[in-house]
Amino acid sequence: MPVAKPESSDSRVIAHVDMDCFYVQVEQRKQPQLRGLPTAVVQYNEWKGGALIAVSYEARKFGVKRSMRGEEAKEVCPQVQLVQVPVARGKADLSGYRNAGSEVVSILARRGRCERASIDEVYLDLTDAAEMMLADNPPQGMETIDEEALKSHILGLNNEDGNDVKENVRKWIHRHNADHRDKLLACGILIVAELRMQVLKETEFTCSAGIAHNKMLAKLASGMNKPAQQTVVPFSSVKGLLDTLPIRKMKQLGGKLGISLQMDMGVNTVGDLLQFPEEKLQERYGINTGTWLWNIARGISGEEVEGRLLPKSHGSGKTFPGPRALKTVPAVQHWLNQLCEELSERLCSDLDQNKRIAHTLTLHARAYKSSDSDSQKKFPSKSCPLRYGTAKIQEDAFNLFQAGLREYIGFYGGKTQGSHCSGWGITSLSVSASKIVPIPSGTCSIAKYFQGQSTSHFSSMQSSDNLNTEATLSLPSGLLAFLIIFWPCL
Ligand code: DCP
Repeated sequence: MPVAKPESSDSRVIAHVDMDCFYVQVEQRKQPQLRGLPTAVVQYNEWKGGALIAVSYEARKFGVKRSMRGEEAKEVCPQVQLVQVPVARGKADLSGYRNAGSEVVSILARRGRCERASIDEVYLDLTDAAEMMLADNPPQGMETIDEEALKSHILGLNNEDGNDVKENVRKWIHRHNADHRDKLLACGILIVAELRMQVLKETEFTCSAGIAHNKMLAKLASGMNKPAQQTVVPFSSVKGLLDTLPIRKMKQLGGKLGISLQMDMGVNTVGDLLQFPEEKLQERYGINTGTWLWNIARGISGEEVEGRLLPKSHGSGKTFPGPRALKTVPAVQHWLNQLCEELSERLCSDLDQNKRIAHTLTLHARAYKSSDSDSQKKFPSKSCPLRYGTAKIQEDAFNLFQAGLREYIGFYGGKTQGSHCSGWGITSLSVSASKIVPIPSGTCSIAKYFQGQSTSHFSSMQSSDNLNTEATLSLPSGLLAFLIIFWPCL
């Protein structure tokens, strides 16, 4: 049986906010003389001027694309300004971009539940704020509507009657006979326009937004009109939007599932899914995926906006393409040490600033074997309990790598050690810290927390008697400062 549509989902007001060419904007704020010029941010390497990772809208007009190298960008747009990503420990240092993202999040979170979805994307649940506006000062009765709100794109709004587009938007917002859902979206339009203007005022960054009744539709809408614009999906326009939407454009359908839907079921647009009963989709793709597909065809998504302003995990990685592949254990260890140092620093500042502690360390790698028919085999990801302290993270990550390598190559002999080529190469390495939880508030429970966690987090802490001295020897400065502050109470 089809899953019933959640009663309340139509009357939620959800926004997806996405920064415009984010890294470029961060660099332009640092160097205001670049504003308005075709600009791109380049990840440094010597080959053909490095890879472009963010491109300004001015540069896009000349045909500059993210897939290009710096030299190619110069060919299509000789005046393009190429700015290098800051580098630390021989790799890209993204901390400036992360911090800039946090500035934006702290502004957006002022009006409702806020979920930081990536370095430059946020979901907002504005239902309560919209209901409140509707009760206290409904847009239908407002004499003037903010200019930014009037620039909104409302899907399905007929703009062919000769009226100016802004006038049509004003009429849509002012409709007294609109149903409750549309009235809530009208409030959402005003709230999001105001938030975006506030972001611009306080951070100098522009962003674009989608406003709809659920996360899926809001995300689809936010990318439709960029930069610095907002797009609204009224309930009545959902079917029209999905009918023609290529299936691979849906989040989660860009990969194997999307290919199977196209090849095996002849589904090219999300609307094409409507022809299949839920049971048929479940038979083919399993109960959960089948139901999910049936729902998305109808624009239904009950996914909640999680109240999360901080990242779920921290990671540090680097790729080593082509001739730069790492071919010896010492070379891998050198880079792992750099990555672990960065990870450790971020864990310490998370602990200092947010009082959060991570529990799991994971190592991922991509590798190849130069003489093996089984070249499809993937390097296995490995995890272990996370111990704080740079040296410990380095040691654990290296052990995880060695365990992964043993499994990957099937043996671990003298050939894999030393400095000569051993028939394998590592093309990407990353370490991440996950299962991050807040330390319970209150100094006494923090004391209990550290004692309770002593075996996994601090291998050197055997008992509360030796905590002080051992911690002094092995803990990073941030954590040490934290312990010193609370120590009198322990
Ligand atoms: N980024 C990256 N490598 C990629 C893709 C993105 O380092 N392959 C970084 C640079 C981007 C930032 O993440 O500025 C956000 O990525 P988006 O995909 O949101 O793209 P932009 O914000 O650059 O542009 P848009 O305005 O199209 O969203």
